[in-house]
Amino acid sequence: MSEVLVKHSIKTVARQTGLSPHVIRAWEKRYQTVRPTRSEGKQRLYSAADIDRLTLLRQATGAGFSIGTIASLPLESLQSLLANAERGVSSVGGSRGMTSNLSGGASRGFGEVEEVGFPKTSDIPRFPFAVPDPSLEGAFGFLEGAFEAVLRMDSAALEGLLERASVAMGQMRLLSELIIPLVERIGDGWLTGQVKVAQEHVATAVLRTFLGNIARPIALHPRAPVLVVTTPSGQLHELGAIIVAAAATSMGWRVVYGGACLPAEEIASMSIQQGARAVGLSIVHPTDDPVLPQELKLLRRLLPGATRILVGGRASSAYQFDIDAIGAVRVGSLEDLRSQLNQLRGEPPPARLAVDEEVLELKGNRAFSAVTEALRR
Ligand code: B12
Repeated sequence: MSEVLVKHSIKTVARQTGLSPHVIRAWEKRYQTVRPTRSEGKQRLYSAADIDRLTLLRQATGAGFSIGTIASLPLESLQSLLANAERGVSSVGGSRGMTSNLSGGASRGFGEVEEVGFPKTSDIPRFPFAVPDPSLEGAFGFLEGAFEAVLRMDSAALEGLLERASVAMGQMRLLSELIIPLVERIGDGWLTGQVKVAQEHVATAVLRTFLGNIARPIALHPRAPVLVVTTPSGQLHELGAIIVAAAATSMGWRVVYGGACLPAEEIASMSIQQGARAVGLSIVHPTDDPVLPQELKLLRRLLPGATRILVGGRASSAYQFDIDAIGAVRVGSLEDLRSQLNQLRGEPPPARLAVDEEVLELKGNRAFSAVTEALRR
């Protein structure tokens, strides 16, 4: 097959351009940036020229040009725009107000950029204000604005934008169309070097507080079903769990949030005390933790049979065998979570069984760990 006919999947394009699949699809839908063909299975297929174009668009948006302004420019104009940008000349009125801190590909030319470590103050993009480009109303505009705020490490702007988006979009859309894509984009940016550790930390801190507020139970029905949400031992990534906590609260569940890295004994005792109908566990990284299957097994043994275990997160598929072995359910998306929770809502809550008391009492007697230790074997 000749070189020009080779087609690439969206995954490959994402890897090569540094854009997330979400952004590639959103730009395509909104601005017709490229027109991929489709495979027989309806998967998008991109040409090498598409990849070149998307790479230039990523570099130009990274340099501060708004995608709405440059999306339809021919390849040559994009190239000269970037060349001018490198020399400090802007030919697209008003849309460029920053220096870039990108470290990938040709964007290297936009200023003195370090490949790793903290960005220098002079490299942090400066935008006049944090509102999204007015030409980009809706979720995608918010996403662009939020990502820009992350690059600038502007917590106040990010917070303000999330609040405005929450009003404009409603909580469930906010989670699935803004926050999840934003986290995905931060992760992708991190991988390509566009997002530095400090920028990710600022974003995580803001998201944590913001989502924590959504997850605060306000005006819940006194008999609202209880969902314990946490990450099991060894799972440090917390945002997936916090997103689930916020989503379940929006669905009328009383969420008891256990933070990250809880041992099975703690999750069980918390769930029993709270009469939890289900436990939601987020598993994000790594995919090969040898201890995690034991933790899942132990948790199942300590929980009342009627308490369901729901497992999600990007690494959860790696533990499918262990999830199946304990009769837990792997949940992929927030939509799946909604249907699982709706189904569970109709079921009777777990009885406060003698075994619960036994477990709690044992914990009080400090024999709990000895018993659970024995159960582990
Ligand atoms: C923030 C972040 C960090 C922060 C975490 C801070 C914190 N307190 O949480 C810090 C800086 C500490 C960090 C550290 C590391 N990280 Co990190 N991190 C991220 C980032 C940007 C977000 C993580 C997150 O919480 N995601 C969770 C949710 C939002 O995403 P999700 O798993 O796809 O979940 C979806 C669904 O599955 C569902 N869901 C999630 N959980 C649950 C649970 C239930 C019950 C349900 C129903 C649904 C559900 O919700 C989401 C909606 O679609 C991701 C990027 C990304 N795309 O996730 C990288 C990422 C997870 N990190 C990664 C890596 C490599 C690391 C480090 C190893 C880096 C290093 N060299 O030190 C360390 C590992 C630390 C450790 N020992 O685990 C990689 C993992 C790659 C892999 N193949 O596994 C990622 C994917 C980045 C990347 N693109 O490479 N990280």
